[in-house]
Amino acid sequence: MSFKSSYLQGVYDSVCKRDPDQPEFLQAVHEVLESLEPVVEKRPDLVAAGVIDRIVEPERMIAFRVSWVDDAGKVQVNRGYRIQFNSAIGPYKGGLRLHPSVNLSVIKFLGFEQVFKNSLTSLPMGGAKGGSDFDPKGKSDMEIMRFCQSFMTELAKHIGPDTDVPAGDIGVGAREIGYLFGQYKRLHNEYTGILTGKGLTYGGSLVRTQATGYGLLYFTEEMMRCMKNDSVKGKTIVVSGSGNVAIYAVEKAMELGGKVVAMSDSNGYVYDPNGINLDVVKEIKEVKRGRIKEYVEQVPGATYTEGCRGIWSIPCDIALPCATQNEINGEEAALLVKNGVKVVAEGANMPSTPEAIAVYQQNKILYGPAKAANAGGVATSGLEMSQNSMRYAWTFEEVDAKLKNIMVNIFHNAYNASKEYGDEGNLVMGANVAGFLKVAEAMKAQGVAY
Ligand code: NDP
Ligand code: 2IT
Repeated sequence: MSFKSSYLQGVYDSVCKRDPDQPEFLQAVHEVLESLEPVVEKRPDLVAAGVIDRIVEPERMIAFRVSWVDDAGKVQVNRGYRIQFNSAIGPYKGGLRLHPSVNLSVIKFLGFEQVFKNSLTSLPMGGAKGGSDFDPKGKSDMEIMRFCQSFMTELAKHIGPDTDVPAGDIGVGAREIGYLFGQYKRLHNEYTGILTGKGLTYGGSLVRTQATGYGLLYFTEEMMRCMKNDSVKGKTIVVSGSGNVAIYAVEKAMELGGKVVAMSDSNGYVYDPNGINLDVVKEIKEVKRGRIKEYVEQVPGATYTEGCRGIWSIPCDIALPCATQNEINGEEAALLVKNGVKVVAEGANMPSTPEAIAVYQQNKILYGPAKAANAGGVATSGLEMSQNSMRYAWTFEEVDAKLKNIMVNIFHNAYNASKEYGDEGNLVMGANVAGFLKVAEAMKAQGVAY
């Protein structure tokens, strides 16, 4: 039995029985349930209301065929998903992921974590996630457009500005959001904030592009300041990935005086002992949609190594995983520790395996878990929704200040919850408990037949 509480063990066993073939979902549920041990003792009222039994099951799961025609005139078929996990504290909210690895388990783990993350932002958003096993790599703009239009033709039936508001995630950026928004508007003849991450000319918010990466660094800086009286300044930093989250994490890390020496994509990583030249990375990734190995053709002194996981062998003070789930395992975490890492903060969702998290905790590494540390993206999506409702746009400085304030508050709420629930400084437990309590109170108040 892995839980002290037989009640939590029973909840976990029933999830395993229902979905034995969903390893990522079970991993995410296991972590949250472990954190809820002290809550079960302190809050029998929430147990009696069946909140924990209910919170592990999505309110609604939608799966659908997405057929589209490629440039050669051939019909292609993918599977689309939208998992509307929990709407206790607001309309469903969460990104869309386009990647060949997408399946029900991946979307359910992401939707489940989104419930707690969105709660932590303090904004009124429920949790959801969607996506498809469509692979955007190597597709033409017209193929991306036809896929997005077909995907939205079905998705549009299930979403709405007060019902469910999707956004980007892996493989979904400004281009895809534009095509999705255009199709929704065509179908509904309605100009509403149906998606976030929109372009600035049609309802997008300033800072949304930068928000997850910037937010990650605001969180990291506050965590280091409060828990170690230290800062990002002067630190050597490794950032995995080179997509939206990674690029703006690097930008803010450098602004704060850190030196980022490595970035990656799914093929391999570049090491630049002089500090990454972010303009070169932006040109390769944001403009040309190229591969990270092209970096070494332009920057003397940098090296490229095939295979992305080797990035964790580079000595650093701060590791910021910003690519994908389970990208750091127990051995890789041990290697980071051996090489002197002091801080790990997660831009990606669930990038550390349970074994890796145990290594951080045993070695007293400052560890900012994803739900808290990467909540800046969805928080700024929440701010985009507010601006759309007001038919108004805040300045960059206004949105950035709100984002920073939200990230600082998330750190303190998670820290305070860890203290109140008996394991001060354990931000995994603190974030899970703080995120859970708000949703749980709302579910209890709204009754069971829900
Ligand atoms: P992007 O598509 O912009 O970039 C993804 C990056 O991660 C790419 O460099 C990609 O490499 C790499 N990557 C993706 N899958 C894998 C894999 N299986 N193995 C190794 N590398 C991989 O996505 P984002 O930057 O938006 O997302 C990155 C992470 O951040 C995800 O975990 C996402 O869920 C999370 N996140 C995103 C938010 C957002 O607002 N966008 C908000 C909060 C979290 P390649 O190009 O080779 O595929
Ligand atoms: O994982 C995430 O929080 C996101 N991909 C952002 C979701 C959003 O609705 O902005």
